[in-house]
Amino acid sequence: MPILRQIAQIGHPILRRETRIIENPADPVIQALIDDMLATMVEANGVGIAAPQVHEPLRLFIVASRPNPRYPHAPDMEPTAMLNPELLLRSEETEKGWEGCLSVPGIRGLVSRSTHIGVRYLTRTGTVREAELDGFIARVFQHEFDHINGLLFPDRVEDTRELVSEREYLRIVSSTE
Ligand code: K1U
Ligand code: ZN
Repeated sequence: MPILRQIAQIGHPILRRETRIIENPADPVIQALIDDMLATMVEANGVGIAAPQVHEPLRLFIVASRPNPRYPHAPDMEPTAMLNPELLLRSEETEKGWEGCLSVPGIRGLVSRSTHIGVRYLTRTGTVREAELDGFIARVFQHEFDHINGLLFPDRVEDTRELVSEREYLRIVSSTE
């Protein structure tokens, strides 16, 4: 049975620690951690979660996607565990978009990210995968990749005036629809 893990909040040192490569994806401890992360992400209504957010300093995250108010055309993507992920290429073209973070509750920010990326990772069964990701899925990957490198989205906001409360975010996005 998966266990819901406590999500570390901004200020906790685990979110800034160096992370370790996963040597053996088949390790039952790793498989149980992936199941716990999936359950914790679904419970928290997220589209991603990284191991440091559940207090594990490992190079592992989950990426998912579904249409949402700010990205109504975001594709549906089954939650996918990515182990030892690598960012092979990032487009010069970037786009500013709203991000949230399960570790930064109540705050949203505008973050500039590459619109197109090439990635490599191990699946939970240990298979090497390469993929090209665009748009919202590329954004979520880059957000999670930052987590395993000790970065949080407020570190990426170019102007602190582009950090807003959840209530103000809802007001802003409803006025631009
Ligand atoms: O890593 C995390 O904290 C998960 C984070 C992922 C993320 C959301 C938006 C842009 C980039 C990365 C979340 O899922 S926060 C929850 C949330 O705000 C959200 C949920 C669904 C769609 C859009 C935002
Ligand atoms: Zn986050």
